[in-house]
Amino acid sequence: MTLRVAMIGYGFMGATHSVGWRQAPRMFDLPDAVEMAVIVGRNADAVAAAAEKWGWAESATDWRSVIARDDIDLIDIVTPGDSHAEIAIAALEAGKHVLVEKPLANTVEEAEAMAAAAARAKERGVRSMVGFTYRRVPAVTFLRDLIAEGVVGTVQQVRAAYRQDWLVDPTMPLAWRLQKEHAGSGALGDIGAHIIDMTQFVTGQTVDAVSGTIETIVKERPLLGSGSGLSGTAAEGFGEVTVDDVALFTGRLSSGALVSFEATRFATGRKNALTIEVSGDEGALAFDLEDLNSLQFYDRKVRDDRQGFTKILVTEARHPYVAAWWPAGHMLGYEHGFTHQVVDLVTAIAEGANPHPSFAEGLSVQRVLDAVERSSANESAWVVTAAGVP
Ligand code: SOE
Repeated sequence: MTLRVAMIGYGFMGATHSVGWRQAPRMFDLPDAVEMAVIVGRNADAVAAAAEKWGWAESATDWRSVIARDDIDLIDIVTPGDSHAEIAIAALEAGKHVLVEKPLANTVEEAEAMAAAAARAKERGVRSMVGFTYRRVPAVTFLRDLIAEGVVGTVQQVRAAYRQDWLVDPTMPLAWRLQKEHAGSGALGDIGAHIIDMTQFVTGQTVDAVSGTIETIVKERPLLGSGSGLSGTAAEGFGEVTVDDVALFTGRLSSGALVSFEATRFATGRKNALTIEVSGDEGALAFDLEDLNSLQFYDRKVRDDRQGFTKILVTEARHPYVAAWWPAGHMLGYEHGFTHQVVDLVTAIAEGANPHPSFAEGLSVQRVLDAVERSSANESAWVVTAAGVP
């Protein structure tokens, strides 16, 4: 059969998802064919140009009429978070499979409604997935497999950070990602969501409690002239930044192990630096998105005079997803995770299986994000040190 896809949205994530839809059937042996049928956006000329550039057969401006079409099987949502719930629920109710970009929603209430709609749709064979794409970087999937195999023993501590620096420049304008009504939250939901999901994914545990602080460093920015993504030009006037720039929090996993989380757009010099390190009683594993074809592995069973972190190149055919690409040792990049996401989604749909991460997992991340905001709002959690008193 052929899976006919409509994608709603065409910004930065529209480009990455288009690459995924294009490459997956070319590089992988998929159980079903994929047709990039329609791309939807509000600006007719711009969305028509996107269709032409990325290879969508048609463009359209009204997502509701696209969802109502009988010749569409799957809706891929890459709009800002404020429209995820409305579009996803409408699509699921119309019997369409749904892929939605992370975070699942802007609020816990929306995420709950989406998870409930996904559960109802699942009973009718309709599948849904959240786009936590970094799960599908081969080294991250392999890291999860190694932890499940027990190579680090019992997980005792995790360090997870996602650091960017695109807001250090105070002239960077007030794009949608800096407005609560569109984005829900700032660094917390945009990139903190990735490290929460990754921690839960690789450890197989949930983040059951948090204590955190969020902060907005630059509180006003020039209004946006043009652009969206992570750059733009300024217009006349200033507006208030209504989301966080930095989120620092501690988490406790279901096992009781502690996690330190840092999500920031103010890590000067760090462009897209996601790192995670899992420490166990028998070893440790670490991943760095800026060196994404490898893992660092420390094995406590090695004789003490030969111990040290060693680099595992995750570029062999037997590593997850790698066989479909290049000969051993030939590297993959940021965009490949989006292709693997399509491969797993299309395969799950064909097999009648439930793809991960489910909307329920997306809701779980949303609850952690919400808890960090509530913890941060609780000023009494700060303990005054008197360190300045001689
Ligand atoms: C912007 O901070 C962003 O594009 C995120 O929204 C993406 O999820 C991440 O892949 C890269 O950074």
